[in-house]
Amino acid sequence: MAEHVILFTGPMGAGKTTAIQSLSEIEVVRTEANNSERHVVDKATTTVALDYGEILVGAQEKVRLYGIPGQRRFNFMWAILKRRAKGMILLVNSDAPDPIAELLFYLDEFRELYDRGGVVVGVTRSDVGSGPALTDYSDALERTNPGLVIPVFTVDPRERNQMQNILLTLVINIEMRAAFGSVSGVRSL
Ligand SMILES: Nc1nc2c(ncn2[C@@H]2O[C@H](COP(=O)(O)OP(=O)(O)OP(=O)(O)O)[C@@H](O)[C@H]2O)c(=O)[nH]1
Ligand SMILES: [Mg+2]
Repeated sequence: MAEHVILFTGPMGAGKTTAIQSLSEIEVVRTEANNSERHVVDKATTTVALDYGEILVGAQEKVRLYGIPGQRRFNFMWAILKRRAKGMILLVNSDAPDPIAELLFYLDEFRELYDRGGVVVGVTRSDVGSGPALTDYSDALERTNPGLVIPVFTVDPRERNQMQNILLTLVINIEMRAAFGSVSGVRSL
């Protein structure tokens, strides 16, 4: 059976745990603890080690879904989780103080996952407040990482269908690159 190992990255409160919960067909392994940084993101709990879920795509392809803890004090886990992964869904909450800076920070931090597989970006929480336009994210990617193919979507991690679309886009992107080599251009979808 073919297998993909995908890592969900992005800042605290972007919706990584929520996304894996929406997608997974097995009971998700979660490591939530009380959030001591409610002044940064006001939610009750935060991931302290990892999330883990699984989903089958197509007939026979198992996708292993891992999530990082967004808080930087747990970044010792980032190195461990990035070792095995071969693709990334980078979620950025549009109501963060500077979501584009967050996007560029996490792309830089996990850039090897682009080289090893592929990356798609999901802009979350766009219903909560006004943030940058979708094209601002693509423009920032094109400016800082010219030539990379990184689709950018708006997505609500609570919606399984939306998460399935973004995951399938990534899987197809990874498989196309594996089959045909890389193509260039940053695209906004
Ligand atoms: N209204 C709205 N709420 C969202 C959206 N995306 C995520 N949320 C909510 O925002 C919160 C995100 O929390 P988590 O899924 O724990 O975020 P996380 O990225 O795992 O955060 P850490 O583990 O702390 O790094 C949850 O309460 C979600 O229900 C969205 O698009 N719209
Ligand atoms: Mg989490």
